[in-house]
Formats: sequence, C-alpha cells, structure tokens
Amino acid sequence: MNRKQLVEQIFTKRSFLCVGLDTDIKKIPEHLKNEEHPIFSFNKAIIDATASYCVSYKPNLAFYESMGVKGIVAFEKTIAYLKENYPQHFIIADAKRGDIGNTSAMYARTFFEEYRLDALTVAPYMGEDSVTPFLEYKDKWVILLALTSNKGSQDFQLTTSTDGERLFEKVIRISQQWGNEQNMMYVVGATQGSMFETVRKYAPNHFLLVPGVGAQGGSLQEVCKYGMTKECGLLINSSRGIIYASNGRDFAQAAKEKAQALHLQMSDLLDML
Ligand code: OMP
Repeated sequence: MNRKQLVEQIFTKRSFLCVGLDTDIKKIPEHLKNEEHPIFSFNKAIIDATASYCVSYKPNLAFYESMGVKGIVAFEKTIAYLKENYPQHFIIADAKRGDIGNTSAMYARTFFEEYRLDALTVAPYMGEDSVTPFLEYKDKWVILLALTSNKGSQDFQLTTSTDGERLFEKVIRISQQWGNEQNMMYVVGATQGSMFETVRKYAPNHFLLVPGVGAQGGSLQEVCKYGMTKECGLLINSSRGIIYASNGRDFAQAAKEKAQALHLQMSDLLDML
C-alpha cells in the first residue's frame, strides 16, 4: 500500500487506529484453548470485531515466535485471513529487524516477498547498509525506531552528542538520506508527549507509528496536538488495551467497544484538521 492509498483509507474510515495483535496464549479466553488453532481463532474474532474501526493491524512477531512452529502457523493463518478478507488494511510486521546487508536482505525477503506485508519495524542501530535492503521494495515501508515508548529510551535515544544533537534526532535526520516520506515512517512512543513537537521539526511530513496508547498510558490527544499533520501522519497502535479488554466469552465485543471508542475520538480529531 502506498502513501496515497493509506491517507485515503484514513480519511474514508475516519480512523488512524492500528490494532496490535500481540496475542499471548496465556491471556486468551479459556474456551478458545480447546480449539485446533487457539491463537488464530482469537485473532480472527478480534479482526472481525475491530476491522471497521481501524486501518491497520500490527502482529508482533515475538508473540508468535515464542510458540515455535504453532506460533508461526498462527501468524501465517492470521496474515492470510487479513489479506483475503480485509485487503485494504495496512499490515505491519513488528519484528524490529536490522543486520548486515545480506542478512537484512533475507529479512526483507521474508516479510515483503514471502508474507507480502506492507511494513516492517526496523532498528537503526547498525546504520545505512542494514536499512537500505528493506527500502528496495516498491510500496513497502520501513518503520524505523526513533524515540520509543519505554523508559529505556532515555539510555541512548535521548542522549546528546557534542554537537548538541540527540541520538533520536540524528536517526531521523540522517535516515532521510536513505528513504523518504513514501517508504519510511518512524516509531515514536505515545508516552513521549510534547517531544512530538521536536520530532515534527525533523520530520514534518513523515508518517509516525505511535505505540503506547492504552496499556502504557500515552495520551491520544497530546500525540495529535503535537504530531498530527494535514494528511494525519499518524498510525496509533493499541494492543493490550483492545485485545484483552475482556478474557471472557465477550472478548470480541469488548475489543470492538474499545476500538470503537478510539475511532470516535480519532474521527473528532480528523474533523479538526
Ligand atoms: P501495548 O502496550 O499492549 O498497546 O503494545 C504496544 C506494542 O507496540 C507492542 O507490540 C510493542 O512491542 C510495540 N512498541 C512499543 O510498545 N513501544 C515502542 O516504542 C515501539 C513499539 C513498536 O515498534 O511497535
């Protein structure tokens, strides 16, 4: 999906919500655990319940890889289900990859050719040649970690070099020599609040993937106040806050209500543009 199509989806659906499919077998409702494919059954119900309120899904690979072959099968079934039934949704593999060039090229092949997903989260730490193999694919996206939502973002990302520039600022500035607004987004945590103002100085038009609303306590309003652009420019992710809204038989309905509530707020925020 290219940028124009993504923006169209956002304004048509009045939503910039990305539902995180961080499905943990220990957290899914008991009654699903007897099914042949419990993780997939859970995801399918969550997807059907939330698809009208979001434009994107983000399965985090850690949750699937932690279950070995069964988890990978669940991941593949989930992707196939999304592609067949909801082809307009933007699918992000959250895998935070990045390695020497020929290894990155294999990661790119995995997510863009084998799974045919739209986007992949990538760590910038190994530099240009670790990121550019992902950028060789037309209409595919690198989502580069810039300023993450966790406390540890202070350890490196917020440190300042002698020229006065912080590491996350350098990442955003220099990476713009590798990719552009059509094939690169940045991860900025919702918990970073007014720091979005600084991010927008460095990347005024890039899309930002913003996790941290919901379970991590980030504020949607604050993110939008400082981070929203004329084309919206934001994909807001919530995982646990939606998918584990209930662990009873009503889990899909509860997830739907959480997604619906975010959709309503997002629709109002888009009206203000
Ligand atoms: P919840 O906190 O449950 O909404 O999940 C957040 C999701 O976003 C998880 O899959 C995290 O791995 C991911 N994430 C962050 O929470 N913080 C970041 O800074 C970056 C990511 C990410 O790259 O998506």
